[in-house]
Amino acid sequence: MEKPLLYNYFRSSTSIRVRIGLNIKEIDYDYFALHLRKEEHRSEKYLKVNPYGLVPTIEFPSGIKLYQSLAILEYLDEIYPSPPILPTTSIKRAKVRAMAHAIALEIHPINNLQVLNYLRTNFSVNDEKIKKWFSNWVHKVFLPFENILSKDEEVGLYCFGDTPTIADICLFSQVVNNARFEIDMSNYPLIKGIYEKCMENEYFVKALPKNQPDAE
Ligand SMILES: N[C@@H](CCC(=O)N[C@@H](CS)C(=O)NCC(=O)O)C(=O)O
Repeated sequence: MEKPLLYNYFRSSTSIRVRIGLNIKEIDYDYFALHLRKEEHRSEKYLKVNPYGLVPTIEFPSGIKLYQSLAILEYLDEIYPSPPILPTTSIKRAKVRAMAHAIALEIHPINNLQVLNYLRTNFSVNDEKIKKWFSNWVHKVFLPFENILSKDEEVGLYCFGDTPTIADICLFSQVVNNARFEIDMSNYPLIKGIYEKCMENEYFVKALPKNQPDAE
């Protein structure tokens, strides 16, 4: 079977998400690196692949291209249901999606490279203040996330039960990204525990930035 092609960048947390999903589903794929700091994702050629000029994009041998990491993960889960990365009942799926969305919709969009670059260029924000900005939006979500983990009966070895879901995929990728911005994680023992559990899982480890062909 021909492999899908993943347009991505080693450091990008949304790319990490999709790499983990592909690894969990044991889907072999070809790796197409786009260097975000060199603006390769803004090239005319890539904009024909993904008009938003963001990574990741996955292109299947049929020619179908998908973007938006969570849409890709859910598609993979529907097409390759085993092992599942979403629970089987609607209410459980909604709970897991809520955890994933807290990271993917409340933190990531305002801490994305294009936002940080906009702050740098248009408002002369320096690196120290960028770190403050980044950490503010992380803590706004991580504090309640930690609190939910401490109370929710469904929490197991992972965010929801004993197998990884899209909630762990998003949380893990965010924690990996946090390290570059030196985020203080001392208030988050449960989040750290889940991150460490993921670090015991080869599918997560294989998706880490340092294990990618374009790693610097
Ligand atoms: N919601 C999108 C976000 C995609 C996204 O913003 N990706 C980042 C990398 S993590 C990117 O391409 N950034 C380039 C930029 O900001 O210029 C997803 O989940 O796929």
